[in-house]
Amino acid sequence: MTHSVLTALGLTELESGTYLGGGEWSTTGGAGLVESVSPTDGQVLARVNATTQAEYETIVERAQAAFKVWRQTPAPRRGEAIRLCADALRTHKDALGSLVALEMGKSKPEGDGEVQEMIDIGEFAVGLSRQLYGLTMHSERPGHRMYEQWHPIGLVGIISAFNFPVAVWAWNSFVAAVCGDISIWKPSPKTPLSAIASMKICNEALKAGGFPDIFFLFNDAGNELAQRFVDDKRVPLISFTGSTKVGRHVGECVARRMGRSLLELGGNNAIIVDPSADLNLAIPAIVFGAVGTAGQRCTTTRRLFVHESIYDEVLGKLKTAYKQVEGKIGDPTDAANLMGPLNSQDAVKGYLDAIARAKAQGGTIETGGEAIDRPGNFVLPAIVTGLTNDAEVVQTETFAPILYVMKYSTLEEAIELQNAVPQGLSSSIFTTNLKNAEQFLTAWGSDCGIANVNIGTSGAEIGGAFGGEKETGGGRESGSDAWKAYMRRQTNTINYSDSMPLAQGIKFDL
Ligand code: UN1
Repeated sequence: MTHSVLTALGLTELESGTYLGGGEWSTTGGAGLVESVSPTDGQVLARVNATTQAEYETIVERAQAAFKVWRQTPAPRRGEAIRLCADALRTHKDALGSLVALEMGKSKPEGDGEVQEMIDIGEFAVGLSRQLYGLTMHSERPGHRMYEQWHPIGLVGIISAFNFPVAVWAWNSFVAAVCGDISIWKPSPKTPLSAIASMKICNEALKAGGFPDIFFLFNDAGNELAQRFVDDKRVPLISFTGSTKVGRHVGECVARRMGRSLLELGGNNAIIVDPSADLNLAIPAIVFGAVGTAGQRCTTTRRLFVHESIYDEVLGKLKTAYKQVEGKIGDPTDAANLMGPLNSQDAVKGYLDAIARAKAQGGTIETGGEAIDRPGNFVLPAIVTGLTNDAEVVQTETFAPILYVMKYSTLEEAIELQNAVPQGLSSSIFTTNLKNAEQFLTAWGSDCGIANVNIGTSGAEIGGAFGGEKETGGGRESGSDAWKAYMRRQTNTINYSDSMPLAQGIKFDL
């Protein structure tokens, strides 16, 4: 029987994973099936027909044709299209939020929050559609004018991960759309239904508003189409969210063909708690950062550096809070639960393996560390002490709720330790000491793309640029001027004088 969460969005047990444009979803099989498996009980929620090579070709050709029209549409009018998408998502927020919870496994409030993030970036994009500003420069030559303008880049390829199955697509595709681009989405094979539902909601809104196709979708049963996508010269920008291992490969392939890539890869985010910290703020932020989304955000708090003078107190409070979370682990679609399952059995294996390595490397499991004996992929969130920052397991991002707690004595030492990992996404300090807060934010402070004071590492708002340094990949998405990645810059110099002076004073007299 079709799950009621699917029915609410008009989804059936066999779905097409290919949106070809023109209101047409492919009905062809033959390219294999992608199964959507519920992380809560292991049941197959629905099967999705993967995309064939020929269908992929049709998508790219239609996207190219769509771009020719869309790039001539005034940007504020493109914003109007995204306004309709955001409105439609508002209408379907509850249903889509429940589907994200069901299929991905995050809690219902977090599923709803993810849809809210789509609405927020939609509204941001509407405003942005009237603010795609370029600069004007003063020419060194008389009677000359210089300025720069931003043109759409073309087709934008979006490869998203299971952990944010809908919001990351919206960050990319809504901003790309107001920039004048057409996007093609390959979602994670773990969350195809959330992608199909999002596409249906947005494409129906666009159609009702009289807008052409600007979003396409394909699903890959293996990696063949994804590889073709990454190598496809017709797609000038590939925006990839996922592991550092796969992201490195994607970045290399795109660079080889001189394409542009936007990489959002792993994080190994830390919080520093200094002696002046308000623990009423710090404890809930640490717990949400470490166990929210069952530790499967790229911004999840994985390391905690606590000043030695308050270490025992903080650890004690955290253990008490973790016991409270343990009582609220369960069906993610039940809004009363704080934590759902991990997304897959592989993730459970990864979690157990990291716990075993932590023990072997000398760590103490303070709480959790086990899978829960019930159907689905449930584990207990873990706190590990007794390891140093350079331990292999601490240096590695395990996509699960494991928090390594360590002691420090000086702020300089804490900042050095927090920076001493290959990744550079998000970081925070809890302090009421102004000097310490400012120190953390200096050029010699946190080396991450995101650095916060008195809030946790996860749960960024869409208004800022999102992304990180080092092995996190260097890309920036979402707010601020991240839109520039989706456009090409053109510098224009116009001579309105009657002479032909060369720059740099060069003489070239004929
Ligand atoms: C991700 O985990 O891939 O800051 C994105 C956050 C969310 C986005 C996370 N707004 O935690």
